[in-house]
Amino acid sequence: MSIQYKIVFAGPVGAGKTSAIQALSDIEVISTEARASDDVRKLKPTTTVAMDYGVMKLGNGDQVRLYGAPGQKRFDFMWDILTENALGLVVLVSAAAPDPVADLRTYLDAFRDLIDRTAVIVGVTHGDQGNAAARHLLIEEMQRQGIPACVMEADARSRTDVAMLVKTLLFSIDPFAGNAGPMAGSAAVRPLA
Ligand SMILES: Nc1nc2c(ncn2[C@@H]2O[C@H](COP(=O)(O)OP(=O)(O)OP(=O)(O)O)[C@@H](O)[C@H]2O)c(=O)[nH]1
Ligand SMILES: [Mg+2]
Repeated sequence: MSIQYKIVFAGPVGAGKTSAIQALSDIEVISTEARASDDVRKLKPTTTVAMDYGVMKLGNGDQVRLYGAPGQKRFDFMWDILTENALGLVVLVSAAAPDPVADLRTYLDAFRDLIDRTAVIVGVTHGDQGNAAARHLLIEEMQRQGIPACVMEADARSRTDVAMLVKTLLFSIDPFAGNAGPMAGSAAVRPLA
């Protein structure tokens, strides 16, 4: 029987949640992009207003359902809906943002229930355009908050980079994810503490 893992992508506007799901998905992505309001339009022309949905297929038939949350706080009612039954969280933070650490704090606070129940990984995007020290600062913030998690650089447009993020998160949830052995998916079928 194949296992379905549900993973949520969260983070600020422009961090790359929609791009990451587009890069990763093996099905056509369902997106809810709309013309951005003035403040967001300075960053990019459209923004996610409800969710992105894609599916990453693992070699053994297991699937990772990928849900992208809207970055804007005014759509935060979607955050609780999307995190229901999720097994893990990817927080994307842009190294090119004015204060990546403050951005990380905002989304750790907002998704703290899910983080405490499951697992989180931090992807640092826009490394080519941003503060070279961002990853180090974000690692320090995770340590300050007492959250054990990987902080990895990832270009959200790169399937290789984002697949590495998701696989690292999956293995922290279930060391047998993607395997066909007898223990495969054991954490996914058990409710996580
Ligand atoms: N240069 C560079 N561009 C990136 C990188 N990651 C993502 N991008 C670009 O940054 C933009 C990110 O936009 P989206 O993927 O829509 O961002 P989002 O997080 O979904 O934003 P909202 O839905 O508005 O919250 C896109 O234009 C990507 O091509 C990166 O590592 N480097
Ligand atoms: Mg988006």
